[in-house]
Amino acid sequence: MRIYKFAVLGTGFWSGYQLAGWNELKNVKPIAFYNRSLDKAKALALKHDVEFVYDNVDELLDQHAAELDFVDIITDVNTHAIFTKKAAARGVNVICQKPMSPSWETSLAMVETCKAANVQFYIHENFRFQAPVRKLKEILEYGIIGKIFKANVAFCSGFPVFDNQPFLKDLEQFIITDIGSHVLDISRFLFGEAESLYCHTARINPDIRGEDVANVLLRMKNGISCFVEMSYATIAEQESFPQTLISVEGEKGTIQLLHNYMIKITTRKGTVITTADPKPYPWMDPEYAVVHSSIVDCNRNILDSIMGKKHAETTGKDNLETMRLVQAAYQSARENKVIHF
Ligand code: 89Y
Repeated sequence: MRIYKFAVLGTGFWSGYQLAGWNELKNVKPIAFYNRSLDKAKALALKHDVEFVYDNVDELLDQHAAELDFVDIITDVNTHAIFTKKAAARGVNVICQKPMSPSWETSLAMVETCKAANVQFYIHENFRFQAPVRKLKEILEYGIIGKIFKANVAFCSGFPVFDNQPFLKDLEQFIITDIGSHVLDISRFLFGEAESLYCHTARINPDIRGEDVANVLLRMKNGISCFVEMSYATIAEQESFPQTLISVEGEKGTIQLLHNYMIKITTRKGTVITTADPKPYPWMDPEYAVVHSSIVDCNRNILDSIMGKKHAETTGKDNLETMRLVQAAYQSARENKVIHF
């Protein structure tokens, strides 16, 4: 069995889960870690039996590019483009965490740089791989609720997100890049591409720099009106973090993805209930269960593409369309106008 070798760039909060996700796939192995503070890289390297650690990305790539099948970039958003360019220049395939970059122009340049260097470029966009979202898509494709005219995709939470990821507090653009990149991607996955978009934002938490509420109304090319809401200022009777709750209305019925992965299908004949629990893994943090579980499926999809077995869903080129929506949402909120694509 061929073992695919990779390097991890960035060994912070998320990389432990990302690595655990890779460990579930038997034909892949990390061989080198980079982190700007070497101690963190060393600690994670010990856990994963990785020999080489660096606090300089160029050094890592110069030493190992020839044996690497890909790099997995798990650093903060501002370094994504720089590290992508460095890997592409050495002919190494790139997987990069969402959001791809802070601007549309930079994201486009990343895709073009990888294309010109003839390396594969993927975004680790995992929300669309969540078990309940996949199940919802499958049910929609059966056509039980007929032609869809309206949808609501909601990630509204009061979870103390800054405890685990304090850097999110300092982002000038917070919730639409952090969560919007996921839920706008889910909207594309379920309902296709958008024709126009209008967005309102607000900052409720006075201790953060960016917006923590955003309401985005999309008109999809197929006519569906899709309301995408996100908030980290929501105090709800039942906390939904980290689930995305979805409601889809069609001419023959409604499908709802509710708390605890429950799916309700209502037609004029009545309501049927089913569930779509995420596959459990021992390393998952129960507070992030559905997200952590989807890391494995997202990684598998990307690895299959690197192995030449099938096309990946979340290529850089595909994710550019999600980035287009993210940046259009900011523009719409700033200028208080509808953005037409
Ligand atoms: O960074 C975010 C993500 O990708 O999923 C949830 C999260 O950890 C906090 O919003």
